[in-house]
Amino acid sequence: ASNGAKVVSTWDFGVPANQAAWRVLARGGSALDAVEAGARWAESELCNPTVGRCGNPDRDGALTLDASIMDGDGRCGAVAALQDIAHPVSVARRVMEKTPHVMLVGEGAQQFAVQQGFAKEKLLTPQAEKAWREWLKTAQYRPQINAERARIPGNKENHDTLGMLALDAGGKLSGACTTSGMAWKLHGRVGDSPIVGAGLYVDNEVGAATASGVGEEMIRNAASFLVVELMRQGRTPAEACREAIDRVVRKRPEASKTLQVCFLALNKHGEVGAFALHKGFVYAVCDAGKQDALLDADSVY
Ligand code: SD4
Repeated sequence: ASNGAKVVSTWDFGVPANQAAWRVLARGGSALDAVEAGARWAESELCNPTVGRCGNPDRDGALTLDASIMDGDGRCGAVAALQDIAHPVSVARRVMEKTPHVMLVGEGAQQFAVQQGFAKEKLLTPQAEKAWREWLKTAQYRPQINAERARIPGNKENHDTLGMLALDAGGKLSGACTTSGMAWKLHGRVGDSPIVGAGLYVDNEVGAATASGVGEEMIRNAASFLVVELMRQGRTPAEACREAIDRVVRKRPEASKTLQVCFLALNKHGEVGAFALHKGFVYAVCDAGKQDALLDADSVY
């Protein structure tokens, strides 16, 4: 049932996240159910300072979560700055399915989640609180170019959003993106991940794209939409990601030397591509042939 199905996602933890999604695809499940399952895995199982319950807080010590989900027919839902709810991607899906809206933020998003039966719980871990107290000593917001945070113990990097794209056996695409955003951000800051077209975009006619890195750059460039539109014009996924990265560089040549931006794309034929500003971006690919591939993306720097 899974022939032709594929799931791809950002960073090395994308491997187990893909496998969680694959369990859905392998039994003939939909791409939408698959990406929700993969993102839920990252939100709960993964102890990572940039996703879900183990995320680092903002500068005031509040853990605020952003997530989006989208299918290839243009149905989409998102939550931003959601607090004390463990599965923002599932709340995003409820926004898509149960409301006439696309995005809920802050207290309203939390209220909606509780009404939908999601439990309210304190999510900030002791480790994240300790990291925040440590950060307060200098209180400088300076995102570093990350790579490979999971492999470097004590590394305080924070580009580890899960962006996931799936193609199911029926040839339909979906995507999801989930994050606690940039560590030590201003309270109320929203990144690209919950913004349709910035951190995620999906169109069954063409393909899907997602992003990780400093979200302001993706928002500025409507980046995931741009990647999909470039594929529509005939670029391969890799070419489209590369051209979108070039756009980021052209817009802010100086800033792009110090920021990480990464794109990952999957077209409707199952072809995959990625490109990053700086080296170190890895992405995971899973299909019937191989469920644990981890690949290095090319980069400008
Ligand atoms: C954000 N893009 O909130 C996210 C952060 C990120 O890997 O990707 N971290 O800007």
